[in-house]
Amino acid sequence: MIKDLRFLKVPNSKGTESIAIRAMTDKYYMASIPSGTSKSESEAVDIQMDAAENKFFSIKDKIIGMDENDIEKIDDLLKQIDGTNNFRKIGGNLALGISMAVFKAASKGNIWKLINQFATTFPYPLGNVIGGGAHGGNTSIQEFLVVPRKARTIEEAIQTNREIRETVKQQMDARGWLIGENAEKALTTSLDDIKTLEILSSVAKNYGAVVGIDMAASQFYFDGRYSYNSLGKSLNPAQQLDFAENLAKTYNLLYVEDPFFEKDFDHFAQLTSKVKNCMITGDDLYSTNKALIAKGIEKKSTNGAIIKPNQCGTVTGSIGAAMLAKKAGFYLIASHRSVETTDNWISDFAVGIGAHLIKTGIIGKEREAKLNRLIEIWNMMEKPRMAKLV
Ligand code: 2PG
Ligand code: MG
Repeated sequence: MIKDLRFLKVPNSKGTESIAIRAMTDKYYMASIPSGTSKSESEAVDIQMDAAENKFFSIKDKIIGMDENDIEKIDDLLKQIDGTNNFRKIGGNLALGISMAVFKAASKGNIWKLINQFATTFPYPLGNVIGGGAHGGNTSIQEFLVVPRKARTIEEAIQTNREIRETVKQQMDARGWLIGENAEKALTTSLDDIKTLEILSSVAKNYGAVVGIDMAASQFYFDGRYSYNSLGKSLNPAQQLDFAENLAKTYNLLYVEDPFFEKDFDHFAQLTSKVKNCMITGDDLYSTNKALIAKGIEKKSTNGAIIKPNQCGTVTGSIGAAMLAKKAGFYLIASHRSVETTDNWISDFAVGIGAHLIKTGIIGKEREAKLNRLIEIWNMMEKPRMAKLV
């Protein structure tokens, strides 16, 4: 039984505060909630700390006394109290805080086991090496990522990503191309989008790793055109399609996330049909929303879906979204947000849903907490193995 529920504030990677909820059953379980910088229109709405605290006091008595194992009932109650389709009244951040704290309590701290106690495969860490866009940096493309696909264990995979980041850092520094770090501690560079991809692919190759990108294209789409400032060009959607296809083929990209703005299901579908052996993935496109994922399945927009519980607002809703995408044969990518806390539930969640990849960044204490948890879970399993990729 849930005996107590508390609202707390914890520091986050941005230097501000995030919501944390502590549920008491047999002991205390706390969950803290991240937030995004490049958010979509369809994702659950975050509300301010003071407003969330006020809402919390009107909700907590309805949940105290309930059985923590009735997770779906509790998530439904949160939706019913809110009454909107995107948690704009009580806040997606508050809703997920309550939902996740209860889920942690129900699982006694091993969320992955409650989602799937028979899980055996492990997501590859999709490491953000160089960044730009809304996260800070010179490129329009938001994330230049690596997948250490030769790694046979999660430890080896995590270490490979760290080594790649360090090598890229040294090479860029030696040539005067390094600026600093952004919101996710990805490196920032004076290079343009293409030169950035070139340097990352050449380093990745030496480590048996492959490259991916999160274009987060909604962020640089204005009046029907995609503007690449550092490349000095602006593309219409047909040209953006050629550009993305060309990048995927030239650099053998394993992964392309959000290559078009978040409403353009049709151009996504065209890219998916043109590029093989690549995970074309919807993040803002789907916003961890079942109806949007169903639309993408019907239109064959992508073959991959990002699942971010805070875009959805409840744990059971996020699992439902993941299972819908999985049933359609999509690759699953569980993801952190750019503004993170040291909570590590996303790692459990990723293993539980059988994700192929997990975006958690490479360095920084908020990112390392999740990577460390992956190593811990790996060592809890009898015969873990890395997921099968394209
Ligand atoms: C993304 C995420 C995480 P944000 O776009 O995939 O890297 O960024 O949390 O800012 O939406
Ligand atoms: Mg994204």
